[in-house]
Amino acid sequence: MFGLMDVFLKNDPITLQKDILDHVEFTVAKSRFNFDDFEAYQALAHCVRDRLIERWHDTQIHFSKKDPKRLYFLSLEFLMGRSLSNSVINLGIRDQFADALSQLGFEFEVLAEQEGDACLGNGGLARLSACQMDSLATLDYPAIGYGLRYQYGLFRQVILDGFQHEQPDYWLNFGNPWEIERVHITYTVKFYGTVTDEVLNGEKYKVWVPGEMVEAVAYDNPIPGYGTRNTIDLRLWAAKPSDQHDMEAYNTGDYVDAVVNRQRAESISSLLYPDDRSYQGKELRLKQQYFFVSASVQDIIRRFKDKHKNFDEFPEKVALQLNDTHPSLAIAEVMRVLLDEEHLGRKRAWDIVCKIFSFTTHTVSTDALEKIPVDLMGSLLPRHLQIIYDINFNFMEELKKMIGLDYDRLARMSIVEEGAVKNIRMANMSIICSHTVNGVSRLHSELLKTKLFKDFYELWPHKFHYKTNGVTQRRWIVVSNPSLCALISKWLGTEAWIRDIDLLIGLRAHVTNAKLHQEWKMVKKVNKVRLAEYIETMSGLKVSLDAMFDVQTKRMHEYKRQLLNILGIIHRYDCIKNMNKNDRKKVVPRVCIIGGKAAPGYEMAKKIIKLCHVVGEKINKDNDIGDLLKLVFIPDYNVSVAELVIPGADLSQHLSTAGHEASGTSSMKYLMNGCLLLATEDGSTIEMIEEIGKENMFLFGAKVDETAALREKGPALKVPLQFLRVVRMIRDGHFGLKDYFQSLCDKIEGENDYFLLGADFASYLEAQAAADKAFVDEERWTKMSILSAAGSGRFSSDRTIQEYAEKTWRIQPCRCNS
Ligand code: 26Q
Repeated sequence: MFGLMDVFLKNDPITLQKDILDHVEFTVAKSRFNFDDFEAYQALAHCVRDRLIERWHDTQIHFSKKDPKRLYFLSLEFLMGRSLSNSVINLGIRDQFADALSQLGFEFEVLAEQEGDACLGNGGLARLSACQMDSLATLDYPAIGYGLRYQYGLFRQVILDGFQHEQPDYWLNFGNPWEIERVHITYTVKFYGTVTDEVLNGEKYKVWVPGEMVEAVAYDNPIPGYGTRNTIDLRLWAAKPSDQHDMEAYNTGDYVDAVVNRQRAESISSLLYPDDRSYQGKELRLKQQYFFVSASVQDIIRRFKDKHKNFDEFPEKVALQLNDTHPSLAIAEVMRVLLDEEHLGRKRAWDIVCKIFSFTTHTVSTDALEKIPVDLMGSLLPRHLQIIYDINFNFMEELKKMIGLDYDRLARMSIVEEGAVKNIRMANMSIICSHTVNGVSRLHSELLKTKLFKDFYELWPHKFHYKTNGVTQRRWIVVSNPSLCALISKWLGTEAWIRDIDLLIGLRAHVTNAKLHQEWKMVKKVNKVRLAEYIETMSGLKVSLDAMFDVQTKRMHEYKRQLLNILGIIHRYDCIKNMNKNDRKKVVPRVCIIGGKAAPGYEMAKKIIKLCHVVGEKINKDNDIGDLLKLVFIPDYNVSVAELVIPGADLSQHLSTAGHEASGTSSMKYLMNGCLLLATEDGSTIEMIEEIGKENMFLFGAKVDETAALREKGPALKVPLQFLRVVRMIRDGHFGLKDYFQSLCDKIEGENDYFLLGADFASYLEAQAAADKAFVDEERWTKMSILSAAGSGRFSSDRTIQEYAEKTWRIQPCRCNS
């Protein structure tokens, strides 16, 4: 008889070599005596995939046997990046694989570089989902992620002559070993059509007769936990034409048109929309949202019904997490299924809905809240529009009883926005129907309560909470910074911090130890070398390792104020140009690095990218400046580029105008890597101050309660002369393209300066000067760097997930030990 242990795939070097070669021969179909790096990567990936599937299977069987309450994490975006290194590290078999490969004449790191990124998301929200999946698996929570399997991920950014161009990311071109296609797990998703009334057993029911049907096919992506056998599922849906699609057309003999029409179905999951609010109200986007919601809800209900005869226990077994409003149609969909298909009756259906949904918002401004035109909703999802109207009618009636006939407030809180175009307010629906509304940092939550959702907070204060975001130390230290990982484990005397981040604080005990300082600096040096090499291959620019590597990487957005950074660089350049030889000796050399994508339709963000290039061109070519200042733009910033850039940074900038960044998560990654922060008191930075102390950061700028008064001052607002001078330089064509940059300058001068660049400029320069001063005192800098990493524990997604599990989802770990 076999015991369970006997059927595990073995991980000794001989077995691994054999398995890799077998995959070379039978999966990649190459000769085992002749294969290149990419083919070796493919074989290796399949070998890892086998081991993932084994654990994934055991986990699913275990969950199914225990039938715990499960978390269903609904998100339209997951920014997973590469999987190979992360998987072997989480499986605990990285070194074994590296050994086996070296005996075959390959280097693990070289093969890992062959993998392309899975960019199924835009930025913060999407990478947060990926970090949270890693934490859910590691902490043994019975969770499933649901999303869309886009054929085209986020566009690739190509820079031509300093301008951003977008190219399609057809990421599945070379196959994807990390997914398992489930041809038998499919659901039909309906669109358009009409709703009729029917009578069944004397009861009246609504019947939705669809006008179009599309199949959703499941693709499972195993997500392994670290230090556990648990491997959870990220299930992504792909659209395929339904066999019932256009039967009519076939019957009428319109064969060619019918086949062409079938192709159209696949377009639903074809592309990820770039984060640009102007895309709101597009039919294809709404179709995507409903497509993935409907397939997921069918899957969830099928799983529940496999074990339960009726819906009594549904809320004790199911928690549905809405990652922003993008999946919020799930509310109307669950209601529809319970009413029209399960015939539960309105009261019971509504009771269930109110108990299962939780909603997290990632937005700070009312303008950015998602709205769907009623006409569009009514045509694509006629039954859902009825249901939403019904929910809203009942809510309005209840509300009138509670607050009286305050029509302004009723109008503000209604799900339906009246006006020239009637809209469905997805956030209002999400708040009304969820038991919990979470913000992503403490400050964000305060803004939700006092501004964005004030009316709702006053009605239901108990619903409003926050779970400060976090990032996974597995990806952001262990995978991306192996030298730092080894150093931390050595000084803490344990690797346990990889699962228990609170242990990081133990580094504080050694903060003055000269030996640690020496090793710490060495690690930073190694990572700076790696980054410098990347910069050189990419741009041909040689940068000095003695310079401070000063980095700002994030999506390009006016509120994130990359422009403030560039204006600061111009000011620095101008100062150096006007210095005598002696003063120049005191200048702290800097390599300024900026990276990030602009949404394709976001003119101003694209201008900022071009400005960065022209300024960089001028400075980098100026022999008079030499190594004192360099400005590099890193193109196509994505997860794998971040893994390279973050460990090599000395200083990172987080410059959002206070009150505009809901949380910010890149700062957490930099902090964990011992990079000092130059930041405004915004989003999660405020909580970082408490963890590492303001003396270890470079803070500047107006605070959130000061911005309104500054804006009100309008033309009376004093801006420093240096600010006017640098803007003037751009206006006068000092960097070329005089006309092109006028509109950009107009936006930051006088009353138009909504994001307060002028108001914050003096304080920004002071913070920069403080950073320079600290950097020349190597011992002080290293101490600050160690304290940054030591104090970063609170910003692990393990902490975030544990809080969600205990306070919001009320789920328990379910560890699979077999
Ligand atoms: C909406 C409609 C149509 C098309 C696209 C979108 C869309 C897509 C993505 C709207 C917003 C997003 C992404 C938002 C986002 O990433 N927000 C960030 O979330 C992070 C995680 O909570 C926070 O740290 C950041 O502060 C927040 O900006």
